[in-house]
Amino acid sequence: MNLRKYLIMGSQNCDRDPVIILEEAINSGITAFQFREKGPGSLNGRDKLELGRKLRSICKRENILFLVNDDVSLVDPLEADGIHVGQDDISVVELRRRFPDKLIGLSVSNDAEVANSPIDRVDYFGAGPIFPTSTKHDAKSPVGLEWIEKLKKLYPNLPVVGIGGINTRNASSVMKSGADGVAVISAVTRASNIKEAVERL
Ligand code: 3NM
Repeated sequence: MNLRKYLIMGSQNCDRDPVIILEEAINSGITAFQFREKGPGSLNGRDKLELGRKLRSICKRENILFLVNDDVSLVDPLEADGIHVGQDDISVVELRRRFPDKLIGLSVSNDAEVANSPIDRVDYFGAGPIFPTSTKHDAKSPVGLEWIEKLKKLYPNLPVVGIGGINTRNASSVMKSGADGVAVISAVTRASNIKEAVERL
């Protein structure tokens, strides 16, 4: 499981064809992809599934991990490698019961969320938002790099991916704090040069 350069994206994050953006990002070195078709301007129903199929097939061809964001109904039709959930989504216990062999990522932002989570059923943490972000409108207050350090101290063997406001200038600070990877949306989807952005990340 290589989560080092983890691109998250849905059509709402793109001002060009998401297929082209994903292909460019993979050619430039991203190691994992999460299909997150969610929020204002996102697709639903059949359109969502159709875009998911296209993006999934690119990841399969290029041997890149493909995860879906909290929409459990997509896991089987898209043959996802895993699913990422937040605190308000389906419970991890239920998720593990339904998908014993899939990767499960869980977003955690504070001690209470960790204490209330069945960590033994989780494959990696999403820690964030590390920095302020304008991509997710209901994002919590930034938790800072200290949160990554704390999670790694508590769970040294569980991969931690930083998320939220990470860009080419601050990504190295996230890795220096002990993260196993950086998860980004706008740093790649809004980059004027995707190749340069992914390489600098
Ligand atoms: N989840 P950008 S922050 C999808 O804190 C998402 O859990 C977050 O977008 C969390 O890389 C976020 O453009 C948005 O800041 C990340």
